[in-house]
Amino acid sequence: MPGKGTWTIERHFMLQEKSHPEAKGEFTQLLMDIALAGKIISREVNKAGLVEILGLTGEINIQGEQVQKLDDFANKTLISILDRSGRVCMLGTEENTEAIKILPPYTSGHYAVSMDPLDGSSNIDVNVSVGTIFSIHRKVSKGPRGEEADLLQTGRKQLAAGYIIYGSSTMMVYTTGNGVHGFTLDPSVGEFLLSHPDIRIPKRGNTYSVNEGNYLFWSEGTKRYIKYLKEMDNQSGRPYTSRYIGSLVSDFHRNLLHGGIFLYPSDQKDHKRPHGKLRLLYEAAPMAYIVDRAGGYASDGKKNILDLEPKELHQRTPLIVGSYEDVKEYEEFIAEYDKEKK
Ligand code: AHM
Ligand code: MG
Repeated sequence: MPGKGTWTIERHFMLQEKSHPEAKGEFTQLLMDIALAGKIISREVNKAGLVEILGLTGEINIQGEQVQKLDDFANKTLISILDRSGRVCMLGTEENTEAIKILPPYTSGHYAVSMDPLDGSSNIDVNVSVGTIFSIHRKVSKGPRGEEADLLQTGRKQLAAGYIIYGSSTMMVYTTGNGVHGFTLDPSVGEFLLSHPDIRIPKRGNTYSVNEGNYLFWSEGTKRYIKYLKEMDNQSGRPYTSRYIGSLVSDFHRNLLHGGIFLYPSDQKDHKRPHGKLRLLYEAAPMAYIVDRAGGYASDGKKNILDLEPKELHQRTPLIVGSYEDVKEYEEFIAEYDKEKK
């Protein structure tokens, strides 16, 4: 692998493509389109506060949340770059109720893209890092144009997944199945340059990330697990440190580099999030693919996220993701304490 600082993301995409002799460059171009959108969104995020882009649009999205102006900007930027690229047949975005089918006059391509254009956007006004998450599947429907089925595929069938984090620097982290690689945007040359080749997540961490304000709503298994992490045990590194930003991309990125576990479990019934908060297609599945390729694991508490069958675009799932041994240990608590009543 060449040295840091001179290896552009485009060269890296092309190198990865060489391991697929059948590839014709369309896939590399699609990744380049996403990187371009990331640079444009990064520019706008960095100006927030100076220009009139902070605050709400006044609309409510399909998730029932208020749409921030920057959410809207990120969503429109991605759509307008991808829908006329000729490389995409279907687009699913957290901000749009319906999937976007690429129709004439635009050419329909061979890939379906799911995305969360600006994750963590409730943090924008206070200058906390936010991010764009994306996931790419191959078109599987037979017709000339895409169908929703092209988006509703398991995480295991992803061809690529990644995120762009708009933090103290802007980074793009992606995998096409062959390692997880991180690139830092050098704003002086406008290029993502290789900074974190072949990221591996430690098998075990000593950090947990969860919104503990939801404690009352957790299952017995989750309550016991978090209590266990706070108990003293020098051998296994407990008590763990707590770090929760409330921006999935940021919490995930930290744990990917240093190890740890992120949890967004479901609420017990009668509370507002019986299926968790995070969306399977736009948030959980891409993060699950990335962490899997880096040696970690993602679970809904019982099953690998990569094996969950999506039934609808905006489906939610509990998400527990991070260091392999930590997530497996959480599953053991769930198996022990959350046995379903017969
Ligand atoms: P969003 O896609 O509307 O921004 O919501 C997702 C965000 C994640 O980034 C984060 O992990 C989670 O919501 C935080 O939720 P909470 O504020 O309930 O802890
Ligand atoms: Mg989100």
